[in-house]
Amino acid sequence: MTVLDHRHQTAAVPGWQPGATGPRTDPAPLLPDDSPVRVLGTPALEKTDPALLRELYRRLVVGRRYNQQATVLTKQGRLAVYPATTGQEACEVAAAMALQEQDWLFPSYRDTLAVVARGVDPLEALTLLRGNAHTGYDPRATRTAPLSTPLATQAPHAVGLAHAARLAGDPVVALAMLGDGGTSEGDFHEALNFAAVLNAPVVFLVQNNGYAISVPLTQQSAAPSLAHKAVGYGMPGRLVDGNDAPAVHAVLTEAFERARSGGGPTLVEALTYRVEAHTNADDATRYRQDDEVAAWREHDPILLMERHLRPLGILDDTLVQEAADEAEALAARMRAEFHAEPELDPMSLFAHVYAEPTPQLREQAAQLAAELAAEAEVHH
Ligand SMILES: Cc1ncc(C[n+]2csc(CCOP(=O)(O)OP(=O)(O)O)c2C)c(N)n1
Repeated sequence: MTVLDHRHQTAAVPGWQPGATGPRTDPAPLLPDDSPVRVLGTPALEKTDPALLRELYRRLVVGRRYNQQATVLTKQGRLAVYPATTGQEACEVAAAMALQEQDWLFPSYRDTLAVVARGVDPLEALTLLRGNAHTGYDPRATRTAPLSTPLATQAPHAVGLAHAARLAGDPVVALAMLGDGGTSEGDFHEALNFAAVLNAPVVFLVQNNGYAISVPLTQQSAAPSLAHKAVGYGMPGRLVDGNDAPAVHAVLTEAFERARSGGGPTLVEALTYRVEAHTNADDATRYRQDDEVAAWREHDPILLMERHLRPLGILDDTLVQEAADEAEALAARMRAEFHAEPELDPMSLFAHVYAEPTPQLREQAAQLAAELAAEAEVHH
C-alpha cells in the first residue's frame, strides 16, 4: 500500500466514497520543505522583531558559557555527568522561547538549556546531574517535565498531556524534544501515531545533531530525512537549520500556532551538530574526524547571529559586552554553588526507597557501609 491508496478505509473517513482511491489527506503539504528554512541573511530577518533577535543572541551567549562551565564541573567531580549542547544552543533557546507560559516542555537529558530558558533556576536544573537523589526542580512551577534519560519516553507523555488539555478546553501546547537516535525508539512511533490520530496539540522537535553517541545518522535511519517520517503518521514535517535561532523560532511558532488552533501535531527536524563529545564520559575522536567538527564550528549559531545582526545594527558592542558579562556572572555563580556544596551521605541512597527495606537493600546498605568505613580507614 502507498500513502495514496486508501481503498481499505471505511466510511468513517469524512468525504470517503466506496471505491474511492484518493488520499485521505493530500500528502504534499505534509512533506518537509525542500531546503531548510533560512531566516538569517534573508529579507525575513529584517522582518523579525529586533528585541526577539537580541534576546535570542543574549541567551545563546549565556547558554554557551553555561555549557562550558558545566562541562568543567564534571572534570572537577562536581557534576556526575553533563551532556553539553555546545553548538546546539539555537535549538535549545529558540524552542523554549517560542512556547507560551501555559505550555509544557518535555525535555530529553540533553535539554538543560531549554529547561533554563523556560525559567528553571540554572543551578537547580543541574541537580539531577549532580548525582543528588532528587530531580531538582518542581515541574509544575514552570510547566517543564523532568529531564528524561530513557530515550523518547517523554514523547508519549507530551501527547497525553496535550490531549488532556484539549479535552479540558485549555489552550495548552506541549513540546517534546528528542535526538535523532530517539526517533528509532518505539515510544517515538507510538507518540507520533497517537498524536496524529487524536489531533493532539503537540510538537515534536528532533535535534538531528548527527550522532547517537558513536552511531552516525546513516546507520540510524534510511529515511530521506527524519522530517519525512511525519508523512507516514499524517502530520506536517518541517526541516529547519537548527543553528539558525530565528529560523527555529519561526518554524516552531508556526507549529505551535497550528496546534493551538486545532490543526494538530507537527514534526520538526532541526539540523544541527554536537560539537562536544556525547558527554564527559565519551571520546568523540574515536568515531568522527576533526575537519567535520571544524566545518560545523564555521556554522556556529552565535557566529551566524553576529555575522547577520551586526550589519543590521541590531547587535553592537554594548550588547556583546552585556551578554559576555552576564555569562561570566552565571559561570561564577555555578562555581561558587557547586564547589560549596557539602558532601552528600552515600548511605542516603537507601533512604525512602521502601517503608520496609528489602533483604537485598539491607545487604547492599551493609556492604556500602563497610566499604565506606574501609575507605575512611585508608584516608585516616
Ligand atoms: C531507552 C534507552 N535506550 C538506550 C539508552 C542509552 N543511550 C543514552 S544516550 C543514547 C544516544 C541518543 O542519541 P540521540 O537520541 O541522537 O540524542 P543525543 O544524545 O545526540 O542528544 C543512548 C542510546 C537510553 N538512555 N535509553
